[in-house]
Amino acid sequence: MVNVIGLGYIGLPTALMFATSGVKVIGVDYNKDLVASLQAGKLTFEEEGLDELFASAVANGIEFTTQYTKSDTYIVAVPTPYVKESKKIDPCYVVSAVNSVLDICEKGSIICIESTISPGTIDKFVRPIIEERGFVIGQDVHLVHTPERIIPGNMIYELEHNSRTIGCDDKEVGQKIKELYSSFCKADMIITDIRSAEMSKVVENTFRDINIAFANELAKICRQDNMDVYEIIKTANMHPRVNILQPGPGVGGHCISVDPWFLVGDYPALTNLIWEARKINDSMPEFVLGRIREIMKKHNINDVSKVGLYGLTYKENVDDTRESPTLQLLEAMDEHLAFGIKSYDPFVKEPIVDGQYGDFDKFIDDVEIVVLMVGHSHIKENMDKLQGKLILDTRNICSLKGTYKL
Ligand code: SAJ
Repeated sequence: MVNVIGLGYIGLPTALMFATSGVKVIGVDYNKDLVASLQAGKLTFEEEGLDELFASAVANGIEFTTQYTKSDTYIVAVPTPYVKESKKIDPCYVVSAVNSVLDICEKGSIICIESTISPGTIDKFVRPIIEERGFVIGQDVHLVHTPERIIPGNMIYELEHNSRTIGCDDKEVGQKIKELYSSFCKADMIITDIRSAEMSKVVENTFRDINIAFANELAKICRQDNMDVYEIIKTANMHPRVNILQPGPGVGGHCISVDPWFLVGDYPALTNLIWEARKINDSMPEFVLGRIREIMKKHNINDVSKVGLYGLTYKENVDDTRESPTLQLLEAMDEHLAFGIKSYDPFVKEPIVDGQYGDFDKFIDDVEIVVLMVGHSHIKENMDKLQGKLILDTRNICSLKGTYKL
């Protein structure tokens, strides 16, 4: 039996995959409302294919509760909030979950941390609390780190097809966890030590951040001399050893925009490239603001309320607004005392910012400039409704005549 602790973006789909594959699963979360909603058959976030997976996990007897239950394996998938000032994660939820497991676990149980943690977190924060409570790691309880790798928007596919890293002290325990995950994961799984697993996870996201920063820097260079950055990247990528990602309005989400800071925080003297990449990506909302200003000036539009931002989430077809470039752009506008801009997102139904619309057609009617911040399928299907508007396309998704690019 498996306890999956933390039923958010990672824990829930993982728990459902285990249950669907025939593993007995108890999903645990301290949030009573979330548990009540799952018990009532209601999902708490949108994700392609999640409804079907949920139905089959429920049919297979998955249970949701706020109580930790005795189990062979405890999979911890709780949030690891990022503290901006110190550039470090706050491991409080991981520590608290491990403490709760220790309250009930039997000898030989395995505690598997899935949450993304900065390199060294297990040594610094998890081992000490286990030892302080009198448990001998490797005898009374085993520790494993299995960092998640799934991408929002394609999670269910990636749970099955992405390879995994299993960090452990004891290879036999690693092998047991590998067998457990192979109930649904069909890809390779590498067994390594815990510190390497922590590090490789952060390195993966940092690599992507640097690649996107390169694309964003190219976008700025190309803007200066009026070259088409998309055409240039497409052409360069035809080289068999070049694979540049796409420029955009900034890097959001709780992973790529956060994890590189763990390295900067721990190795300040050795992380110039990583730091510079973060700065470039963080500068993109201001760059978009500059483009909006240019367009307003060119078309003699002085009133910011004639500008509408399409998309509040951090990327396409998800409902997550954490570290969203659009929210950063709105913050930058507030700092410049430019209030009144409008916004709309089909995935964000509850208003989270001033000037947010609930109706797409009305939103479009009320603005003269539409800034495409996120490339949701919804806007791709409704592009014709933007005919006649001034468009700033930060995602290279619009081919209407006269569209301005990044
Ligand atoms: N973005 C660009 N240009 C691109 C690709 C992305 O500007 O070419 C932007 C997106 O719009 C978004 C941000 O970057 O704002 C991050 O989006 P993403 O799709 O690159 O990644 P995430 O944060 O949704 O998921 C990442 C994934 N990591 C890698 O691909 C290395 C995923 O596999 C991880 O599981 C996830 O982080 C995580 O939880 O760590």
